[in-house]
Amino acid sequence: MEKQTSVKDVVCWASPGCHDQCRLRVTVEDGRIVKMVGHPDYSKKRPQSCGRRLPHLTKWLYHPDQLSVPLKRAGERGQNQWTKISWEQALDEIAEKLTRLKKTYGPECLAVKEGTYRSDLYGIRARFLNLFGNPGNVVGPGTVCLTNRMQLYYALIGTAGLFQRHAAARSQVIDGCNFTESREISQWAGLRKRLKGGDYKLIVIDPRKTRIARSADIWLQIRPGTDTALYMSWIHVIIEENLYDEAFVRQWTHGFEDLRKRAREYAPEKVSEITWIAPDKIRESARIYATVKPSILNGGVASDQIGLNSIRAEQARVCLRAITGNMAVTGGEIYTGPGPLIDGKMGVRDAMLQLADKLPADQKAKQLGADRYKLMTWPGYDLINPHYQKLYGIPLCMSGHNFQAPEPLVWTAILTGKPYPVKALLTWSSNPMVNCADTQRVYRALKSPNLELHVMLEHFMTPSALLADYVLPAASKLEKPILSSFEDFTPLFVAGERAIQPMGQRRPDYDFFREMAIRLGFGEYFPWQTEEELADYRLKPLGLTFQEVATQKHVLRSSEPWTYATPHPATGEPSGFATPSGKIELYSNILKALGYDPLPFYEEPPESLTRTPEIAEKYPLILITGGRVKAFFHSENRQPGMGFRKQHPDPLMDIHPDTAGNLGISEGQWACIETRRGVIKQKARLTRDIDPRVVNVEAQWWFPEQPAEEPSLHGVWQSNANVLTMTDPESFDPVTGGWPLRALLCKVYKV
Ligand SMILES: Nc1nc2c(c(=O)[nH]1)N[C@H]1C(S)=C(S)[C@@H](COP(=O)(O)OP(=O)(O)OC[C@H]3O[C@@H](n4cnc5c(=O)[nH]c(N)nc54)[C@H](O)[C@@H]3O)O[C@H]1N2
Ligand SMILES: Nc1nc2c(c(=O)[nH]1)N[C@H]1C(S)=C(S)[C@@H](COP(=O)(O)OP(=O)(O)OC[C@H]3O[C@@H](n4cnc5c(=O)[nH]c(N)nc54)[C@H](O)[C@@H]3O)O[C@H]1N2
Ligand SMILES: [Mo]
Repeated sequence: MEKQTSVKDVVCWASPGCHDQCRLRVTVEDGRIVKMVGHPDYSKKRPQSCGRRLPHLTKWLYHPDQLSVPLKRAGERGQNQWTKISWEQALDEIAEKLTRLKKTYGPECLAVKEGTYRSDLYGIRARFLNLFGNPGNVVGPGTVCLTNRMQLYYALIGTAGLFQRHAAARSQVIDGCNFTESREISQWAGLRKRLKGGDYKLIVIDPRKTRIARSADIWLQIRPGTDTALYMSWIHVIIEENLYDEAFVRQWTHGFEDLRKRAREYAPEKVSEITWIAPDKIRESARIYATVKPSILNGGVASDQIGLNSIRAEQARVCLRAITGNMAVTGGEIYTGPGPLIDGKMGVRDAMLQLADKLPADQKAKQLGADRYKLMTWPGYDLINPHYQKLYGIPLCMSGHNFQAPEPLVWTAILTGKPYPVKALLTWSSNPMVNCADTQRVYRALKSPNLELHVMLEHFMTPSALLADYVLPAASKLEKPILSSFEDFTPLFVAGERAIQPMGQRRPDYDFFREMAIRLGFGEYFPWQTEEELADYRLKPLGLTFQEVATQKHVLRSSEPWTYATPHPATGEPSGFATPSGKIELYSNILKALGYDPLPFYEEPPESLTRTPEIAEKYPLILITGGRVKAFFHSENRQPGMGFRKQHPDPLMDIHPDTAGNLGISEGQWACIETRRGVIKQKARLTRDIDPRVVNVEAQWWFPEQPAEEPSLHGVWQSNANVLTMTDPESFDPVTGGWPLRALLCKVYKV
């Protein structure tokens, strides 16, 4: 018999997770993927250099541990005893239980835990929750991962869509971001070319001398958690030395004099003591950023993960971009409205799927954390939304990770019933036992009998799935189509075909929300039987079909970005910014109205040598966690036999040889890392590229090869960085609720 062969244009199988959304072409033979290459129209421009192509892809997709049947817990949570059931039975039982819990405890008794961007379905999840009457008890990494700043942009600039032309830039600052290993890996090739071309300046801010730092003109080896102080000092230098863009500041910013006054407190000499960076280097780097223009100021995830006032680093970055006029030049960072605008029309954005107006107003106040952490919850949303809607004609997105309850509050609500009991949890595309702060606490919550229903949609039996009541097999990226507007942060649509039909009994996450909605009595709001139908609905206003976009275009964008200078379609006047003042708010009216300091400022990390010297006595080293490695996407890809584990078999702790020497630790030896919360072990990698006072441990380790059942839970306690991190509300950022994962205190010793 002849083989059935087809070719499909897909979005990379690791995306949207890795945020790069590379366009790939796969060959399918008799329903099996046999070949994967960069798309011919695309790969030249942005080579997919991360190495996740075949044969890794097939090893992952066809891995024997992939789930393919719905499972219902048979023994205790964590015993790894399951009964195979049908989807119908699972959906019916879950819906019945949800209905009962909702009736007894109210719709707020449900929480949703989700991971970083792994699907394009957040508008659908929001639609489901709003119709259910849930106040927005959605938790995930957004609060500590890049999207907290999106909400800040909405407050300060009125939009979050970034339009960058790297080729036109003359300099770049890369702060706490290591994209040879992690984020936007595809940028590295372009950056290297620009560096080789000369006439391009690179400043890197990182406690570790990464590969990018080695290529930099200036490497600022910063004390972890102090980026805001450095930026405030740059603002100080730039204003004192008149290096700012006077015309742009006058016309398009609000609060410059207040910022000037605030920045006076941050002279380089004083900030040098805080950051460990010499005053001359602070001055020199500030001058380069302000004068070698256009410049891109690229902040990685590090500054989002220091808890207390973490959002202030990004606030200072926004001020820097604005006062240097880099927000007004191609090659800098121009922000655009939502889109794409094609012939004046826009497709259906995430915000248009969310149906926020279906949520009864009195439910909003019940959102976990809304009383204290106000920017990313309803109080912030309700202040920002009118300005956004007025300018752009569509609602602000509350379906993305810019709108979240602080994650640790869900564990509190489960464990204590305060402020009210959370009884049901839906976890999809996330592995909370590994990625959430304070694993002990997460564990207690997931084991608690107070949690009456825990449903997990997964590809693999992770340590978190082992603690669930139902584990439903989710279709992977290649088994479902993608049409993504990136939670509305980009003015684009990105589309990729479904390569193959779901294997076994796996079903796309979309099906779960739709089937639940039908069973809970609001199925009429989910008329699309498949995601292809939903995608067609979203593109119809543009006169396009999903198939056309996925196979012929991949990315839809406006021919011209819609910026502050663009004449508004309704008035013909420059659009300006969707903020209370119509300008970029250096002094934020929104933060002020929410009861926060309107200006950026620096505060010591919650645990630090100077803030908590008594803790430092026992835990003298500064701990940073994260530091992604190319082989892994968060806690994924750890299964032996996938190839990735061969590339990187063990968890590594970076430590300076002098520090290691004093502790009697040698290269490759397992070492204990301990904080006030717990202790783990990782293998020591001795390197002079890290400050002797700092250690970096890799995050998100578990060991699928170790026993599944308790107490091991696939080795989740052995090397997992989050055993070391904390969830004390006093350590959170008061604006967003972000918790600290870096700049903590630890001690290290031989195993
Ligand atoms: N291969 C791979 N790629 C990924 C991911 C993955 O898991 N694997 N995850 C994706 C996701 S969701 C994210 S958020 C991004 C994250 O990508 P990145 O932003 O690059 O995050 P990390 O690699 O954790 O940390 C970057 C750097 O921050 C430095 N650092 C630590 N503390 C501080 C500090 O206080 N100040 C400064 N200035 N630097 C500090 C570390 O030394 C490290 O080199 O990567 C995305 N891409
Ligand atoms: N200590 C410390 N902790 C951290 C970080 C750190 O730097 N240090 N980084 C934080 C950051 S920035 C982030 S973004 C988070 C990441 O945290 P998460 O995004 O939750 O990442 P994972 O732990 O990999 O869990 C994702 C799970 O979803 C499954 N999955 C993948 N795709 C799909 C899908 O399409 N559908 C379904 N249903 N499941 C899917 C995978 O099999 C995997 O088990 O971790 C955070 N935690
Ligand atoms: Mo992230």
